[in-house]
Formats: sequence, C-alpha cells, structure tokens
Amino acid sequence: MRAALGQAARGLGRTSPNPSVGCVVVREGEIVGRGFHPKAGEPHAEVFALREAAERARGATAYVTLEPCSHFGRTPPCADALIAAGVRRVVVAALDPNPRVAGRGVRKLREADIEVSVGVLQDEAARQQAGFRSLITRARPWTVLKYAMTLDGTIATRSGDSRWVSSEEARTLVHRWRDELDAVAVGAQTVLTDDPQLTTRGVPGGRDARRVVFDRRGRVPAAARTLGPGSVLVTSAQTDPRPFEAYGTTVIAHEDLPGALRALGELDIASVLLEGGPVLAGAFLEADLVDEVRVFVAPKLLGAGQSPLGGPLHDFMAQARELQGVRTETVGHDVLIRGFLHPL
Ligand code: AOF
Ligand code: ZN
Repeated sequence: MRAALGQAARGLGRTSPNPSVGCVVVREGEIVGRGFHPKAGEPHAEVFALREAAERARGATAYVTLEPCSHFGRTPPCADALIAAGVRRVVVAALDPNPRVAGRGVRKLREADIEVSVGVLQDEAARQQAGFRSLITRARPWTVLKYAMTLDGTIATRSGDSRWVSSEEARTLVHRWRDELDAVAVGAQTVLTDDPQLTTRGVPGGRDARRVVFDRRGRVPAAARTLGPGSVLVTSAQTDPRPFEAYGTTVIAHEDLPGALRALGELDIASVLLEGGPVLAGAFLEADLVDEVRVFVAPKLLGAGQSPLGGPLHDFMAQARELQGVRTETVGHDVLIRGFLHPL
C-alpha cells in the first residue's frame, strides 16, 4: 500500500476534481504493475496498473489507495476491470465517499468472489485525498494554513521585513506544497506590500498552483504579478471586475468566506494553501474554515514584530484551538509542526 500511495503522490495537484489515486498489482511478493490517475478524464489508477501487469494480474493482489469505482463516469468501472483481469484479492486504503460509488465498488468485487480488505493505511490515504473528499462531502476545498515564524512568534519585523524567517530547505518544501495543492491564496495586504508571484520554483516537473487573492474592496492593482490567466480575485459585488478580467483574471463576487470557498470549489479547486497574511489567517480561523495547519518555527529571536494571526481571537487559554494528529519534524534548522483542526 505504501507503494500505491507513492504512485498516487505522482498525481497530486493534477487530478481535481478527481482524487489522486495509486494502484500496484502484486504477484508472489513482487510488484508486476503500477499506476496512478494522472488527470480527470483520463483512465483511473487501476487501468494503468492492470495494463502493465497484463496476464500476470490473474490470481494476483491489487493494492488501491481508494475503493475501485463501480460507476460509468468519464471512464468505465474499475471494479469490472479488476474482475475481468482475474485479480484474486483487492486491498483498499479508503472507501470512496462519492455517492455514485460509496461501498458499491467493494460490494461488486465481493459478489465476484474477490477477497477485499478495507482500511490499510487509511489515514495516510485520506490525507492524500483530503481535497477530493472535502469537495465531495462539503462542497468546498480543503484549506491548509501555512506560515513561518521566529522562536518568539513573529512572522516579520514591525516594518514588514520578512526575508527570510525560515531556512532555504523549508522554503523549498513550501514550493513542493504549491505544486501539490490546487491553489495558493493571499490577502490584499500581502499583494500590496510584497507583490508576490506565488509560482512554483525549484521543483523538478513542478507546475504553478492557481493563485487566489482575497480582496473584498478590490484594492489590489489589476496588474499585480500574481494575477492574470488562471488566477482568481475573490471580492465583493461592489468591485468592477472589468479591469481584472482584462488581464485574464477570474473574478468571484461573494458575501462571506463560506460562499467564496464554495465558488472556488465550483472552479474545481479542491485544496487551498493559505499563504498570508495575518488578516486572512485570522478571518479564516474566526470563520472556522481552516482544516489543516503547517507552521515552521525558525531558531531566531526578533523581539517586536508581527503576529501570524490578526485580530484578538480568544481571551482565555481554554478557548485556544488545539491541533489533532500532530506531527513534528525538522526541516533544515527549522521545526515543522503540522496538524488538523477538522477531521478528514
Ligand atoms: C478509481 N480509481 O484512480 C480514481 C477514482 O469521471 P471519472 O470516470 O474519472 O470518475 C471520477 C470518480 O471516480 C471520482 O469522483 C471518484 O469517485 C472516482 N475516482 N476511482 O477507482 C481512480 N481516480
Ligand atoms: Zn475507477
């Protein structure tokens, strides 16, 4: 299943609104077929793995990170393909929450006398499919809040200098996240002070995420570096969309953050990396719309500086939001702490 998850990782950021899925076919302890779903509209992971395995799939075990589908979508059902190939056993990481599948894939396999186990490395798979699962079950993208702060909890000096808080290794990792998530988002203030590109750099084979700017009042310049084709401006109905659209930017008018997120989901954006600044982070937390948090802590001391979260959120320690499923690792000289505010 680890190998199947590794296959699925190759599709991350390329499959929405579909999930990133991997499959390996194993015969006598040896992998004889591998596959991943490369893009919506193209064949599913199982099809590629079975194709490589060819005749060796007969009597073999297939490991799939998502329940094989049972429906005719853009492609025929994978459950049928596994049955036709003569696979004897199927190991599934996570069930498919898509109402068109939802257990029917497993049932179809069992009805064909294939032995099916479900739940192997389920958490890892669900994490990998967080965007897809969020779109299907909540009609909004999965949100990841990311920032880097000094040991004393600042993200920039009082004058706004923030180059750089974290190590180069940490910054490279962020570029990998941009490659894997569907969109990166910033608030108006970040565009006005930094005019960032938010592109993916230094990742071999990487691609740019869609850029999203949250700017209720339409204050950012239409020629901002991060706007243009593929980018989205989230604003209010009072903003004239035409100057932005003239640069190729998609303009979404919304009344509140939940509505804005639903609109991003309709653009097939299944996951969003919230990259700054404190106002945007505070607003998302206040609305309870942050699903996952990834924070780098750099071994530096700054003294007076800017806090990562805007606005006084809570007055009492008992009100603090606590991350679940926390994992800690070192990246360069920094510590990366990640965890979840909402279950997968
Ligand atoms: C699988 N294996 O690799 C993937 C699955 O429109 P379609 O035909 O591509 O179907 C999309 C749905 O199929 C998607 O919403 C999800 O339920 C499932 N994705 N299933 O067996 C795969 N990517
Ligand atoms: Zn399928």
